Amino acid sequence: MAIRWYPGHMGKAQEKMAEAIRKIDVIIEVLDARLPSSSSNHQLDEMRRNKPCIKVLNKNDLADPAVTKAWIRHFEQEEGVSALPLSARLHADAKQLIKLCQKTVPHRGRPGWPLRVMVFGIPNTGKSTLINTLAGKCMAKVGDKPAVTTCGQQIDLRNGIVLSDTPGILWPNMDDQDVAYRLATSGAIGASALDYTCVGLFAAEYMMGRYPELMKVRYKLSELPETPTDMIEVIGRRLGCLMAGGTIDVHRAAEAFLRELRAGKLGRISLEEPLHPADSAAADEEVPVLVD
Ligand SMILES: Nc1nc2c(ncn2[C@@H]2O[C@H](COP(=O)(O)OP(=O)(O)O)[C@@H](O)[C@H]2O)c(=O)[nH]1
Ligand SMILES: [Mg+2]
Repeated sequence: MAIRWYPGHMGKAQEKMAEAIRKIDVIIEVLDARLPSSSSNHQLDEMRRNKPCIKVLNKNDLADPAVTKAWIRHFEQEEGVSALPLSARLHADAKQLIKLCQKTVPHRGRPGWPLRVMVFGIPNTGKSTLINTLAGKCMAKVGDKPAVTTCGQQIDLRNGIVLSDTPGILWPNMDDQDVAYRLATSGAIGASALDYTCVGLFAAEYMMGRYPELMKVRYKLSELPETPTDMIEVIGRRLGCLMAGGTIDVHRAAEAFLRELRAGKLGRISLEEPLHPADSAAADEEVPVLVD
């Protein structure tokens, strides 16, 4: 099944994005740490030119730490890009991000010469959550469904930084079906745009190949079944997704599995790794973190 999302008014949106980028000193692109490539928007990379960009790998609490390290290395090879894993709800993590902004543009952040930042990202990566945490109060709308926050004001963070209260909402690149399925697995695409059974089967196949032990532990299995279809049936039985007569309700089972996976019930998982082998090889080295 094909998952597609056709955006409208692409040209106009691009113009607005270019204008927003011109007015800021640092771009913060919020990615989902479980799928940093699929949740990115390559147009932003093209449009940013030499403007510094911090790629925030959010929902770090849900992602596989070793894979996240490999992604950080991967992104930091890019000129003008730094990358930071974080959980947008945590104030300590937001503080690290503020320090990284200040380090990135040291010549700004004085009275009359503020350091201007804006948050960009595709729906559901945690932009509003991050803005709220940075601002220290509830300003942007947070929800499970992709939402548009519109207001257009600057929030003075009182540390030399001014932050736009409106995130730049980008479109995911949905041409690649694997990207679309990963986005659907993560929950980035709204329920109406997808078929739970297909996405559940995709996720089951991926998890059986990449994290078989997590699947065995969660569903109390000594061996995994042969196929993703069998796997969803086993999960359905475990979670009690039954129809009248005792047959498995595959649709409900797939939905329940995805809910568990997204909530981190199986453990911390990543849905993709950087392609370049050197990135993975370097993964066991320590990623430098900013300290107070
Ligand atoms: N586990 C986890 N969930 C997060 C994190 N940040 C945001 N979320 C959740 O992700 C969903 C989307 O967040 P939201 O801020 O509305 O995303 P936006 O569409 O990019 O503005 C919400 O349910 C948030 O609670 C995080 O660091 N970890
Ligand atoms: Mg939002």
